Amino acid sequence: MSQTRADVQALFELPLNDLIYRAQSVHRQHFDANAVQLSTLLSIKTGGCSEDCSYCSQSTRFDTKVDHEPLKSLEDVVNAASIAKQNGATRFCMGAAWRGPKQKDMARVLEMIEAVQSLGLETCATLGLLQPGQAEQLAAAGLDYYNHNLDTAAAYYDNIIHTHSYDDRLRTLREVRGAGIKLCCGGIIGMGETRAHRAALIAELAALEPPPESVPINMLVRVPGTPLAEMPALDPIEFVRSIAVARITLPTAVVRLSAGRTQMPEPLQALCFLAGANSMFYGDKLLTTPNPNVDHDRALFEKLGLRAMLPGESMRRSTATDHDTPMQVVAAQSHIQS
Ligand code: SAM
Ligand code: DTB
Ligand code: SF4
Repeated sequence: MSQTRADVQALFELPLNDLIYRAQSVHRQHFDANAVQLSTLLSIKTGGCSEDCSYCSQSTRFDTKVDHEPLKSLEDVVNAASIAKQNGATRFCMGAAWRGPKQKDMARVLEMIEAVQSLGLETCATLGLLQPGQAEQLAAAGLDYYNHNLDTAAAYYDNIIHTHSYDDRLRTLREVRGAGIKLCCGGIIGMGETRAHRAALIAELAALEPPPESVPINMLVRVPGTPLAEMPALDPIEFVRSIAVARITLPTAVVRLSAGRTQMPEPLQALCFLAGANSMFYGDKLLTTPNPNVDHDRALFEKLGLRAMLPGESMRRSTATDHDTPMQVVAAQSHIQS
């Protein structure tokens, strides 16, 4: 049974220690608490988008510093995916600044998916709204995940996007599910929404049937030239709470600490992992904005004792559970290592 917005908001109101304890407990029931899934992003078509998403650097409607770049060649995409694999990513996500893919572009996108899959990487694409039949084409090419976000609560959506509706987004999510592709669907925190809106977004994600396998939680990147450029920074603890609430409400989903990590000091990222984030974008760039560099992330993992999740590893139940005492956790882990 899905949780109501009020149930989800009650989680937000918990004392932070209690919230994190619950999130860790749920996390350990479903996952190895120290494994993090690594996805690398590539913008395969950049800028010049017709849509008016207020946060986005790639809309033609806003004066941002992003250069337009047409659809990349297959060779460029394969080179980028090979580097991502060498660096340790298990999933490669191809993003395009489109309202949705035109049929004339589909052939090359399908070749990209096939080529990336044949490198032994999981494939993900985020191409905007899908027309009937397009999800089936993506599935036939071997696409593992489709990313399409609700972005914010239905009640706040009209403050952010006017060129396509919440229902348009829900229709695309149904197309993806109908074609048997796994769903990556989340949102952005820090766009001026209230806590009630954040709770509603998470409740709406959890009410999708079935809920998404992967839930990206983005912190707004305030891109100069966009309508949200001057948005006041969100309190970082509210972001940590959002991760913890997503972890509890979507217990079997991989929760991805997504955009905004360059603005987050290491202790804040560590708190996000403690709150149940178990995926992140890995590689020096997101789509048009920077991400921490790979060496920096490797050092962070070393410091926190985190490891990269293996390909296809998603629902591994740890030998530790929320009922274990801290000493049982240590004993279980030394057993794993020996
Ligand atoms: N055009 C496609 C679409 O809109 O679905 C794919 C690319 S779009 C950039 C993918 C997602 O990136 C958006 O739904 C949004 O959640 C996230 N995103 C884009 N710009 C962002 C920003 N400045 N800060 C945080 N998240 C952002
Ligand atoms: C998602 O939820 N976050 C990623 C991915 N899906 C495609 C994109 C983040 C983009 C951040 C702004 C940029 O680099 O342009
Ligand atoms: Fe940006 Fe995607 Fe919206 Fe286009 S549809 S403006 S690329 S978020």
